[in-house]
Amino acid sequence: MHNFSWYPGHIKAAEDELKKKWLPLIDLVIEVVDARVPISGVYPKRELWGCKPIINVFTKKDLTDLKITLSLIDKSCLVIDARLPHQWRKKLVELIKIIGKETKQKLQMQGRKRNLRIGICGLPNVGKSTFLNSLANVGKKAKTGDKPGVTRQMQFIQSQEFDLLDTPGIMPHSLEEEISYKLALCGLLPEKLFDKEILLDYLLEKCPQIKTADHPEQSAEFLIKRFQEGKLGKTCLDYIVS
Ligand SMILES: Nc1nc2c(ncn2[C@@H]2O[C@H](COP(=O)(O)OP(=O)(O)O)[C@@H](O)[C@H]2O)c(=O)[nH]1
Ligand SMILES: [Mg+2]
Repeated sequence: MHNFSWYPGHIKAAEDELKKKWLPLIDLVIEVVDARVPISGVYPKRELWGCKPIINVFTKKDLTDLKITLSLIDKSCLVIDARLPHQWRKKLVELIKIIGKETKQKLQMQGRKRNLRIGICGLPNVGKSTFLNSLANVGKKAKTGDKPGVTRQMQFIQSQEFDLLDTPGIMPHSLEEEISYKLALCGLLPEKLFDKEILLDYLLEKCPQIKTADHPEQSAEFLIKRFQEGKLGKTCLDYIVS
């Protein structure tokens, strides 16, 4: 298998800025991962986070085969629909308070009253900004969009309990080809970089449970779109029959 390289200037700049300017200000990292790629979609360079505590949150619960996603991740992790905070917000706030307790105590001992600062990080288009808006619970603040690259500017958004940093997506310099197909099928890499026929062949070969018979004669692009919307069935791409 070949490796796939896509590391444009804006992703490199985002990673550099995150590392040098913003990570030092953050107490805790929430890494947002698409639940359809709970292994392939994790940012592999763990050293980027230094020794900050990390909470992994898996979004797009409504699009994945939940049983499979749950079988692949740690039991303590949350799998959520980022748009529906009433289903998970309370539980997550409790978890953040447990993980951030030591930092909070340190701040109090130093006489500092500020909120915990949380960086919302992860690959492009996984739902970071949507998740942040739901967690902040203060109306829509961070810009969201269905294409990678909507969040270019980093900004702290204050909620009652936390200061939340929305960040642009980051991406490894190079990916195994198969991982790049999975990320592209989830819309986490720009589709224009891929031949749609190859992507669709990969999907249908590896996930035989996906049925396209309802859409005869449709283009690969159309079918991939339907897949991304969850309309060809809920699928976790990290479970693959090969
Ligand atoms: N179906 C579904 N769509 C989601 C979920 N979370 C985010 N999205 C959508 O995914 C797209 C990317 O979201 P955005 O928050 O801009 O992602 P970001 O690039 O990581 O900040 C948007 O169209 C969101 O509405 C989710 O849990 N389920
Ligand atoms: Mg964003």
